[in-house]
Formats: sequence, C-alpha cells, structure tokens
Amino acid sequence: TTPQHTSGATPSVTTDFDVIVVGAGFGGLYMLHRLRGLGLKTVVLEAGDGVGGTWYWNRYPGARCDVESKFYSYSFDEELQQEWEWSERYASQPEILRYLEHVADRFDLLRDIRLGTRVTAAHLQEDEGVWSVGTDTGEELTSRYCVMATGSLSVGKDLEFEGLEDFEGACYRTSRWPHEGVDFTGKRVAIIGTGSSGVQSIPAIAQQAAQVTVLQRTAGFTLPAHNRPLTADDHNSVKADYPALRQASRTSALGIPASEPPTLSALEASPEDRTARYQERWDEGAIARLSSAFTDLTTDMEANATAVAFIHSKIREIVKDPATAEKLLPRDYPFGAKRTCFDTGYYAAFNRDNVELVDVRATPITRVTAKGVATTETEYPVDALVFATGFDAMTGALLSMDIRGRAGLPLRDKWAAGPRTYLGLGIQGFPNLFLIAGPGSPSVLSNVVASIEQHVEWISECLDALRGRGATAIEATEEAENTWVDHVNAVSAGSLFMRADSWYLGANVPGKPRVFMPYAGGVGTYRKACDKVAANGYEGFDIT
Ligand code: N01
Repeated sequence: TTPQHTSGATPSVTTDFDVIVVGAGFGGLYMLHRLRGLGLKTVVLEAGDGVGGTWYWNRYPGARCDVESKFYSYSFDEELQQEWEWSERYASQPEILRYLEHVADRFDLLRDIRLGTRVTAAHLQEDEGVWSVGTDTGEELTSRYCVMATGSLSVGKDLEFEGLEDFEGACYRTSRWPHEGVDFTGKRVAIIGTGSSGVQSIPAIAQQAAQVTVLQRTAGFTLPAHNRPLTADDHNSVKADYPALRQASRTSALGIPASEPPTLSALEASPEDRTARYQERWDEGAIARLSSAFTDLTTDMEANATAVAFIHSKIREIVKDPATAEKLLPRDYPFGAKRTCFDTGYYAAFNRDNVELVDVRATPITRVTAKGVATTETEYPVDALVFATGFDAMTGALLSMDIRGRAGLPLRDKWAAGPRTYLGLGIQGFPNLFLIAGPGSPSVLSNVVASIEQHVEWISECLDALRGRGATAIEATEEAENTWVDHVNAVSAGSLFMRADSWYLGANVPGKPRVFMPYAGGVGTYRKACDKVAANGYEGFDIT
C-alpha cells in the first residue's frame, strides 16, 4: 500500500489506511461499504478464505438462523432487499452465505478485503495517534481508526477433554466444519453438546449416520422452528411491507417487529387457557412468541414454571421412550434464562433406532480414548466425534488479539474482571477503536443484523462528524464508561438472565469472569441512547 495522509489527520502523520476493519461478516462488509461512501481509505482484514463470518465457518449439517430471513438481512439498500429472494422462512447457512457473497459482489467489496489474513495484534502508537495492526501473514499496517467487526460467537471454547490426541477417528467442531462436508454414512458418531449448534446438527447427522450417541450435560429448551418454503405471496407482501417492517425493527426491543404486548399474567389465566395460548405459540415457530405469551414469564418464577411445564409436556408427547424423555426435560434453569434453541425435528430424532441419549451429568465424560469417549460408567466406541461445545462468547475474539491502548495497556488487562465499554462502541484508553455488536450493546440479545446496521451507521456518522470538525481522535471518557457499565449491570441485575450459567455471563468458560456482557435494555432504547450521545456532540467521548 502507498502511505497516504489520512483525511483530517495531522499532516505529519501518514498511515496506510484511514480505517482498518477486522472481520468480513455482516458487520465488516457493511462497514466497508459505508466508509467507502465517506471516501475513507479502508481495508478489511479477514481470517477466513471467504466473506461471511459466522456463516462462513458454521457449516455443520442443519445450520440455520433462528431469526426469520425477512428480518435477518440488510435494510440499508432498497434495491438489495427488493431483488433478493429468500427461499425459506428461516434461512439455512448455505443461503445466508450466498447472500453475503452476493452483497460483497454487488457492492464490489472484495477489492478492499484481504482474505486469509488473521489479525494478531493492534497496538496504539500513542504519540502519533495511529493504530498499528499486525497479521499472521507478517504484515504490519497502520490506520487512524480501527473497527473490530470480529463477531460475538467466533472463537470456539477450548476443548477441555483429556485424551483427545489419542482418538483414532475423525474429530469435527460445528463452528469449523469442513467445506467439503462430511459423509457420516455407515459411521458411529458421538455428538457432545446440546446447545443451538447441537440441537440443529443432531437430527441432520442422525439421518445419515449408522449410530448417533448424544452426550448431554445440561438439557436445554428448544422450540420447533416450523420452517417452510416461502411462496410468491410471502415475497410480495414482505417486499411491499419492508419500509414499515424495518422501521418497526429499529424501534423494537429485539430488532424484529414487536407483536402486541401481552396483557395477562400466566397465573391469572385458567390452566386450559394457558395451555391453549402456549400451544398456539408453540405452533407458530418463533422463539420470542412463547416467552411473551404472558406478562410475567420473565419476571415471576411461578409464572415461568407454567411455561416450563408446558414444554415438558411437549417433550413427553414427542419422545416415545419415557426414560429418554425424562432426561431431555430441562430442569436446571428457568425458561428464557439461556438463549432458547430452535430446532427442526430435535426431540423426534430421539425416536430413531440409531439415536441414543447419554446423560453426562449423571455419568460424566472422563476422557476421550483411542476408540471413542469414556464416561464414569462405560466407553462409547465411535468413528467420529462432533464437538458442539460452544464459544468463548463476546470477548473471545477481541482478547485473542493482542490489543494495546494508551501506555501499552493490554485490553486483556483492562478487561481482566470483565468487559468495560462505553455504549459497547468505544473503550476508554483505546482511542479511535470501535466495536461492532460487542459487549455492552444489545448484540446477541437481538436480531444481530439490525444491531450491526445501527452500529455501522453510528460509527460512519461519527467519523464523518470528526472529519467535519477537523478532529482526528475520539475516546470514551472514564466517567462515561463507568456510568454505562453500571447501567448495563443495573438493567440485567435481578433479571432472569442471572439465573443460569450461560455464555452471556461467561459461565461456560472455566475461569472467565462472571459478568453479564450484553445490554439487556432493548434495541430501540439503546438506539435512542446512542443517537442522543451523537446529537449532543458525542457526549461522553473526548474529541481532539
Ligand atoms: O454453544 P452453547 P452453541 N462436556 O454454549 C456443552 C448461537 N447459535 O454453539 O450447558 C460436556 O449454547 C454444553 O453443556 P452445558 C446462539 O446464540 C445460533 O450450541 O455447559 N458438554 C452445551 O450443551 C447460541 O446460544 C444458532 O452443560 C459440554 C453445549 O456444549 C450460541 O450460538 C445456531 C462441555 C454448548 O452449547 C452458542 O450455541 C448455533 C463439556 N466439557 C449457534 N462443554 C441459530 O441461529 C460444553 N458442553 C439457531
């Protein structure tokens, strides 16, 4: 690259780029498009050999989004949303990847994306106010601004199993699935993990493999997706409604248009009415609909227990073997305290002769052996192991890089007791570094595409405003960051979310600080807070 003067930068300072964006998923692609629109020289560095982020890596059988395709898509370009046709209500991983590849192509993004380039370090050169970004390809690039579009669920949790190196069969991770796919025909497969990735992949793998052994530690809640192909009528009505749907998403709590709020307590309804309402919403196939069936499911544990009892009754109804059904009943935490899973044929898969459920809380996994998996009770000989064991969520990708701010302070040190951000967008001590859908923002508690668009637009407008002022640096103040972190904590304190050992709390990763990382105040409320900060001249940020 030819070094150039950055727009608005001190003339004596030259950088390779105005902005370096890390990651080419939904966030990085749109960020690049917007920054180009501002005339800022931008490069996107992407570890994968293709664009797509989450949808590039998570190619496991059955991978599908749990937000309807009409909402889980970009809204920023009218022609794009009018021309793209989703084939299913809930889009599959291959289709979402095709969509993102189409977007990259349509907006000619690839020429500013370096694929196969993993960022390993980002150091602030404090005197010059420049970020120096190191990659695993040995490059050292400089920029005035850095945007981390690195995803909340992009770094897998370490595999904590002893003896893994002894295993003579094949090992797969759902989040790093081989591009050529895997043929399990005639194979015995053990699947470890029954979160969203597990419940989606288990029924799909069971259709092919000779034998599937599901190793379940915690039974979770999963609702049927009722996915279906979209018809011409669906397309026409969505396309006609897009402006209203998008506007409703932006002001909603979850980043999808809100339905009528409930008016009745679960405890006031008669048992018959309650069951009827739960059944109606179970049949609809939309996660948020069941949890908002009554006013008090997220606030009153007795009310919540009625939803749990309904879901238990459904599991008992679907799963023919009573002993297996009992093991599948979620009992460890209230409904909604962890991210609810969304499946196609999960419980029914346990009615197949080739699927066996092992409760590895009762009989824990002791080690992986040459031939399979050993528990305290027995050994399960298998040809392949599939790990659907989750992610080092929200902070994993950021802390896997050596990010250093003022006085060389590592972000890992700054966040030793949990992530601290202002609005989830900026970090005190790390000027000119922006996060997309990071900790302290609604991100994983929302339709993340809607949240990403809001962040990208806020950051673009902020950079444009800085340029307008002739400023070259923006940094969250300590006071603003402290106030925001206190607010994020206050909103989640006492909520349902605190009642489960979830990845929202870092509880799935041994030794990770137990801090509720996303902002639970809702997408619309959050957007207003961000807009107010901008309207007040970026209050809470020091601008120089
Ligand atoms: O990961 P998870 P995931 N021994 O952490 C088990 C999004 N997503 O990849 O609960 C035995 O939820 C662990 O057991 P336990 C979505 O936001 C969305 O499935 O810790 N078991 C758990 O069962 C989701 O929430 C979609 O006891 C071990 C599982 O592994 C997030 O990604 C699809 C274990 C991990 O579940 C993460 O989902 C996929 C061990 N040592 C993902 N370690 C959709 O859009 C872990 N487990 C639908």
